[in-house]
Amino acid sequence: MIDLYAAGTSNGMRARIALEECGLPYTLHPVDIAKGEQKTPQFLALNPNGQIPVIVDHEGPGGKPVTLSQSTAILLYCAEKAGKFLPKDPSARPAMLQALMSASTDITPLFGALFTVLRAREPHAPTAQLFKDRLRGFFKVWDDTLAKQKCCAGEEVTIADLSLYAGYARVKGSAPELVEGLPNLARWGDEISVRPAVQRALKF
Ligand SMILES: N[C@@H](CCC(=O)N[C@@H](CS)C(=O)NCC(=O)O)C(=O)O
Repeated sequence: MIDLYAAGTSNGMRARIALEECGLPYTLHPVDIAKGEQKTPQFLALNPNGQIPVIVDHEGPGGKPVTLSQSTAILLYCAEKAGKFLPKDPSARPAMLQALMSASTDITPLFGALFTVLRAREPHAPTAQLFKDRLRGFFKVWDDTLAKQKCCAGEEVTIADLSLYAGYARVKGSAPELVEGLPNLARWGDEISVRPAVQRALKF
């Protein structure tokens, strides 16, 4: 059994999508980050950065417990544990890793930075616009990619799709103008959104 400590942010969703899609049994422990529950001594013992998501796998490799933070590390861990969503063909792996890292490190941190600026007491409009333009630019490239292939890293759903969907869903919900008018991205988003595991994962 795995314990998941998370909230309904894109990083939290990424971890929960990983567990649901990989079919790994888990217990969700919601963390109210607005109340600062991620900064309690108990939580800091799990992740000294005081951030969600965290998993504790009581039966990790060799039967030993594993405590893991970083949503993309959790995604990879779950995929490896379940033997799912990783290309079997080694020649397909570089494209998958590139897609995974773009999804995890281009989209989500930029979105987090944008919302930090927008929620500031005195939001700095040019900085917000800069972040919006960059996000839109990344999504435009994803749209072009998804015009040529069904999924983020080829024709099969991989962890790159699961990672991108977490960021895409959050942006679509909070700043839909950043993903509007991108038909291939929308087609892909619709296909991922109807997956039962993804639907379960998004209900925080
Ligand atoms: N790189 C980390 C980022 C984790 C992160 O930024 N978590 C946010 C929520 S999405 C958080 O816990 N924020 C509360 C805080 O920093 O106090 C990951 O991918 O998991």
